[in-house]
Amino acid sequence: MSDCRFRDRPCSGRILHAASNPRDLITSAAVLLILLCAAFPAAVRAGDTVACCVADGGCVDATTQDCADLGGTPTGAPECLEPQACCHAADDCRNLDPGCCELMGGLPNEDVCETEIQACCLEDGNCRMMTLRCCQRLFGIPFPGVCGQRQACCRFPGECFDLHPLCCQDAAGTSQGDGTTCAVDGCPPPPFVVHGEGLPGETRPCSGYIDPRGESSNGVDLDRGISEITIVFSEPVFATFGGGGGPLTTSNFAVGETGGGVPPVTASIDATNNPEIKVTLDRPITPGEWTTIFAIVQNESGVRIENLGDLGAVDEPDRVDIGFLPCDVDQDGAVSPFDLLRFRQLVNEIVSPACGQIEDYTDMNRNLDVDPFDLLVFRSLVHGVSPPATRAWAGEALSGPRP
Ligand SMILES: [Ca+2]
Ligand SMILES: [Ca+2]
Ligand SMILES: [Ca+2]
Repeated sequence: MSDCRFRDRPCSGRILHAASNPRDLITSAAVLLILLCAAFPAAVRAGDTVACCVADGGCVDATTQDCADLGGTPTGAPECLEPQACCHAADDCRNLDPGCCELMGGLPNEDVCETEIQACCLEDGNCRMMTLRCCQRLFGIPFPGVCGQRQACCRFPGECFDLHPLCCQDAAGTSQGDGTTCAVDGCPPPPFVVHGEGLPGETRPCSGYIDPRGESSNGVDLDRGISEITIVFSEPVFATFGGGGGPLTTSNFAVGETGGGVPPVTASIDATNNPEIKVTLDRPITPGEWTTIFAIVQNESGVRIENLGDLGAVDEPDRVDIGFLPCDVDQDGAVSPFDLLRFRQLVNEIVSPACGQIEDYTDMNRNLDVDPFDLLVFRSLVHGVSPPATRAWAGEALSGPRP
């Protein structure tokens, strides 16, 4: 009987590392083995044995034939080895023969199973409670605590997965709360820039506005122009980085410029009246170019604003385009005699501005008042009289269409 042995038990008919239903094994496989041992003792010699994995990962030393009769699978090793921790994505850690562990799709770990378990987010997005070493062995991300119930997890760009909260966190998503599912609750809509009329209290200046007022106080320096933009969002917005949801910083507002020059940068923001955010640039925007302020923000649910790219001369959800061309009162991107005509129409209130207020188009010297001096300044700018003009703007045009 000594040749017919289990790894750490006498040949008693019980399989090492008990199977899920020991009774079945006793009445079938193990009993068969006992009979074989009794009937053919000479056939079972140490040199002939193989490590044989049977149901539920147990290991038994047996001949190839016995192993086949048991419905087992040889590991390839001549005999069962000392049990090691076997880490398995769909199972908890169990101490098994390393070969049997691999046959079961597990990863053997030269250790024994620890008793302390914690949450582990596996590569397939499942959260399982397991030991730290098994989590690491399975390339999971360990988290202190417990996995919790799956719930809707929203991740940029608008993706929804039903995940355990810790796995959602690992996926840089935001859990939507207990009991939520993607099928029923989905993700809240993303925030967006409210492109209104460009009036005080709204996104101002409006996207697409071309500032036609003066560019200089002394005829030399480009020290005048828009350097503050108020962006109103559909709901309060927050930072997207550092885990998301924190207070906004200048990094949440990027600036671009047409023409290939160096654009101004965001110098400060004022989120006191969030969702109305005041963005201050380090200098006035560049004459002759379009400047775009991009918002990279998310709402309270962690859903990011959509970046649809440049869709042309339309109001995109995440940005504001502002042009700067002194004297382009009629907003066509070039300075022509029609601009003086539009100047007079606006001053005389024959036409209304497309957005914003009349002074946005006629207060040429930016003194917050529309008076006869503005017409003088308009003419000076057209003809290049310095100061205040830095050049003659007649015939000038923006470097390209609205981005
Ligand atoms: Ca655009
Ligand atoms: Ca024009
Ligand atoms: Ca004025």
